[in-house]
Amino acid sequence: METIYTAKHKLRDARTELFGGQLVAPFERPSRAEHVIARIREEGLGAVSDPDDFGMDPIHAIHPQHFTDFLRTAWGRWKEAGFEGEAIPTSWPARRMVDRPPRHIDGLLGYYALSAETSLTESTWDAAYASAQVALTGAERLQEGASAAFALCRPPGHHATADMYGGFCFLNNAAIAAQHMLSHGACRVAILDIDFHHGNGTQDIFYDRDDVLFISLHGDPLDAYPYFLGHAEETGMGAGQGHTLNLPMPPGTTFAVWREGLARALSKIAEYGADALVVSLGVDTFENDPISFFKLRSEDFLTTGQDLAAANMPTLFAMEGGYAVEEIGINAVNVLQGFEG
Ligand code: SP5
Ligand code: ZN
Repeated sequence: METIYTAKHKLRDARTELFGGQLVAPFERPSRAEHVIARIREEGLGAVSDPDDFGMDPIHAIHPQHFTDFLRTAWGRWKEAGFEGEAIPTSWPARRMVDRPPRHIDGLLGYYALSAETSLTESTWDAAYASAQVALTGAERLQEGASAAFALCRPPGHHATADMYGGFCFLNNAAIAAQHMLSHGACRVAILDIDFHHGNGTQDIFYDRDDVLFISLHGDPLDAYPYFLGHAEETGMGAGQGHTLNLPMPPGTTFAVWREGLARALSKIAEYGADALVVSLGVDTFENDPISFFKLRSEDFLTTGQDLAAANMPTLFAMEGGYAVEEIGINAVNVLQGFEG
């Protein structure tokens, strides 16, 4: 299978992440993608290609211009305001306040952020833009008739909503790729999110639509980030009613139980009759992931790939999370090798 990759991901290299009341080295770091690409090359998975540049239009099919303008200009405005550290929001439009963007960058950060762990830095925008182009190039390969492609996206995307960033995500790569396929002839796309965390951004973007089926297997939001979305009761609204399926699972969930969820997801996808499948591929379900609580082992990712292949659909894998950096290459590439059989 072809991998789409660019070294521009390294432009996302924050110094700080707010974690446990301290500023720590970010979990979402450049070495993650470097371990994955190294493993792909070692294993000879297939060609590694640079992304093409599709420009802003397919990004604006998902994210409004005011949001991308904010992401592009936030760092400059933060520096202009005289702040010394990386840009971290501290104030939000909380319950019963007003949904209106303030003028000051400190307030604007809270307006556009889901959460405070994700620092904005000088070249974050350039990396996020490149990551979206990686996903778009993968989508284009499927349009051209490839049966599968791996978009080695970094930074990840599934927490980003149309107009909010956070959870290490800025632009929703999987949503941008899915929409690109829909805009170029696909009638229905299924998005299966197997990252440990609920794909709140992807769910929110497609919640009222019937041309995208969104399914997520994840740590129960009562116990895990993003905390405020991803419950089983959320099933879509309006035309989208019945086109969202959430399968939250408790701390300690093993592969045997997780795989039953995967089977449920795949049978719903088969019923839906999609033209293509986008897999939001996080491997933070791994037993040794430092911020997650599932118990999948490295060999389970091979089985996961096999199960996904049995769905027999054109499949775009878009990289999301996974923070056990030493094992991320093995775990992610195991899914792809299992898929190829
Ligand atoms: C793409 C992706 O995987 N994003 C994950 C974002 C998680 N951000 C918040 C982390 C809060 C972690 N709390 C961990 C408790 C560890 N014992
Ligand atoms: Zn995750």
